[in-house]
This record gives sequence, C-alpha cells and structure tokens, in this order.
Amino acid sequence: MDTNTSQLERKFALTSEERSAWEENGYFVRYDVFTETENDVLRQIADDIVDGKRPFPADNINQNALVIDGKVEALGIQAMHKIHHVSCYIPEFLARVRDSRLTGPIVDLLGPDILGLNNLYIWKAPKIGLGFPWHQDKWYFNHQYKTEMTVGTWMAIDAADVDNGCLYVIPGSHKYGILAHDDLEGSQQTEFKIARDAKDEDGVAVEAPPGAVVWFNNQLLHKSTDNHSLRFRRCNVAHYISANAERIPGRKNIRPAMWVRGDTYSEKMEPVYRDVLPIPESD
Ligand SMILES: O=C(O)CCC(=O)C(=O)O
Repeated sequence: MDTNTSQLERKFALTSEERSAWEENGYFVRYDVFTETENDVLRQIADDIVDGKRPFPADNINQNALVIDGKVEALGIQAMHKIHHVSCYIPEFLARVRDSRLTGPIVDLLGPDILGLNNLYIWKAPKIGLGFPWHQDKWYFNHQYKTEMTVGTWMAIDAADVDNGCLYVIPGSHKYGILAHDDLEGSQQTEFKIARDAKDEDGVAVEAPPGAVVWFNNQLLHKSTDNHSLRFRRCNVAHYISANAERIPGRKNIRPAMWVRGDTYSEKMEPVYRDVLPIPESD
C-alpha cells in the first residue's frame, strides 16, 4: 500500500492563505475543483438510485420530511432529501471521496493516514427542499470516535445561493468547543438536533458555484436554509478522520469507516472498508 504522500496530493496541498483561514475561521473555499461533466456523473447516478436503476440500501435513502408527512405531494427526485454512506456502495462516489483534489489539503490537516466517515448526497428540491439547523458535525462524531479533529468537505453540484438554500457558517466557531445540541422542536426533520446558543446574526452565507468545494473543521457551526427558488440545490458532503483515531467501543449503528489513503490502525478502528460493499439482501 502506498503510504507516501503523492506528487498529485502535493499539487493540491493547503496554501498558507488557506491555513490562515482554516485557523482563524474554521473553513476555506476553492473554486472549479470539479468539472460540470464530473458533477453530471454523480448527479445521474444519484437520480438513477432514486429511479431504482442502481441498487442502493433502502435504509440509506431519505425522502423530504414534508413529503413523508403528507404535507406536500412530490415524486422521484422532487421528493428526495438525501442518500447517505454513498461511497460505501457506489464506486464513482468512492472515487470522489479518494480524489486527490479533495484529499490534498486534508493531508496537511489530518496527516497522511486518512479514513472517510459518513458521506451524503443532498437534493434540496425546488420550493420544498428543507434546510439544516445550526449544528456541529463533530457533536455527532464525538459519540463514535475519539479524535481531536475531523474535516468536512461540502461540494457544490449545482450553484448554491441564498435563494436556494446555501450553507451558512459562523466564522471562528470551531474554537467554541462542542455546544449542547437539543431536539428540534416542531420540525419534521427528526434526525436533526440544533446547537444551543448559535446565533443567526453571526452567520455568513457561503454561496458556491458548481464545482466549488468548502473544507470545514467539523467543529464549525453551520446550517443551511430552505430552498425558496425554482432550482435544485444539490451537493455532495464527505467527512474525514485520521486513521489514528479510536473508535469508541460498543456503539450501535456505527458508521462504517472507509479507507481513503495511507495506513490503517486496525487495533483502533475496525472495521475499515476498502472496497464497495454488497447491497444488503433485505433491500
Ligand atoms: O447542504 C446542506 O444543506 C447542509 C449540509 C450539512 O449541514 C451537513 O451535511 O452537515
């Protein structure tokens, strides 16, 4: 196995400006990381999953909560919220998670031995696509892994702006520590918790053209708003952890860790998946 950092990854290494932004604000953005053609491949596969043309575990497919609750009628991708752990089952998504253009800067943040955590593809359909409340992804990961830092990447498949529900962040909030997260009262989105004391007025919109990527510290407070436009706002999100991190034993429904690059430390983190997994038979 190649544990050395490749020339290609060094080509995409963190710049000194990005390191300053990372330390001060907890995130940075690059533009034109992926081409429209590359994004089209993921867009088509995700649509094919919804249309039943590509097998995918049914448990990992989530419809829009308004559709589930019968509050709006929608079909196909219009009715979709997200699919998760996509890279575990779909080789093209696995290739994206391991792409040097994504991992290059992460080598400088997490070191050369890297695993992938959860990754998702979100549709946010026109007019009915729902936002995410203020949260820190590390609040979720802390229940499962012992490690200092995890890194998120948010990839724009479509243009994301304030009208169609782009990401908002609170710059510098990665230094707040992990806030308490409460149930989201009155929301259909029962899977979400909201970070206590996050203030809307501190948030800044991170508008992103297709192909742009936001790298963010998983302690950064972020949210997104509902889609008020007539356009889709699709994105792909992938999270990373150092392979040196330790899995907290005994947790149920553990997220599978995916080998991305470098060494693994099996005594700390098992199982680690290297290849796409078979679709469970019950699905
Ligand atoms: O893309 C979005 O609307 C928000 C995604 C997000 O907050 C997350 O995946 O943690």
